Amino acid sequence: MIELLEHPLSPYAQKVKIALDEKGVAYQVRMPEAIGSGQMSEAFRQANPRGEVPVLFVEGQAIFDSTIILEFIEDRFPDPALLPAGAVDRARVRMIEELCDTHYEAITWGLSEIANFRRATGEQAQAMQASAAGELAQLHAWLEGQLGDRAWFNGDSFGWGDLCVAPFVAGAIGFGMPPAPGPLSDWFSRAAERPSVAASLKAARDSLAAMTGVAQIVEAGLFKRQYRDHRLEWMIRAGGLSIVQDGLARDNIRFNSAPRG
Ligand SMILES: N[C@@H](CCC(=O)N[C@@H](CS)C(=O)NCC(=O)O)C(=O)O
Repeated sequence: MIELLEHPLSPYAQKVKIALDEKGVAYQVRMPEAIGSGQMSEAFRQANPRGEVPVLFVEGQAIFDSTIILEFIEDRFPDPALLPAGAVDRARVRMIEELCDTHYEAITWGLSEIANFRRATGEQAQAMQASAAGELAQLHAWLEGQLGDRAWFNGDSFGWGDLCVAPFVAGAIGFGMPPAPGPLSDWFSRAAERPSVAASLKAARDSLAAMTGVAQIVEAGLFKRQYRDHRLEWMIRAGGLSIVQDGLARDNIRFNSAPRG
């Protein structure tokens, strides 16, 4: 049985669950006991030196990083194919995935740092949220251009290109920043009707509803959020340099360290 270490709110884990569901692959999900360097178990660190979800366990092998996991799933369970047939289309959807994983996620992650973890309040929060709204509008326009006249980002049918966008757009909708009415919002409505997408969005909603006191947990230094690469860049770009400095001073943010032997 395939096991997936995940968190329902992780868009990266959602990508993997949608892919497994689309292919009809049975799997079990589990959440790590703790994410964040202070409390991370040795087993989690060994499975993924970055201490991130998702991690897929199969035949004694831990596979981390959602893109690598998706590639494994496509290799191991080729039917139905989630990548488009043509090489150019494959490159196209992989580029969409790359921008969503790095650029889009940085923004929704930043919004979560403000809304859920209360890293910024008052004028600073408002300015950062306005910056996020502006960037999301730009990204949505770019995604709409990528969609063009297609029914799906993947082409004629739902696939890799779609499952790599849906979790992020759902995140923006959750923060009250949906795509403007038009082709992208119509596409999202269609995507959200698919059982695979609907199941992962429902799990995320349930998890959010059950989430209480996370700001206090961070405040108490019990959960160190990972401020890495594109996320750190967004924080600084959007006016949150003081948040990074504060997090370092209070020791409630973390960076990735080199994998240990
Ligand atoms: N590139 C990785 C990113 C995974 C990632 O960033 N996961 C987040 C959850 S959305 C995480 O586990 N973060 C750990 C933390 O914040 O401490 C992937 O595609 O799987």
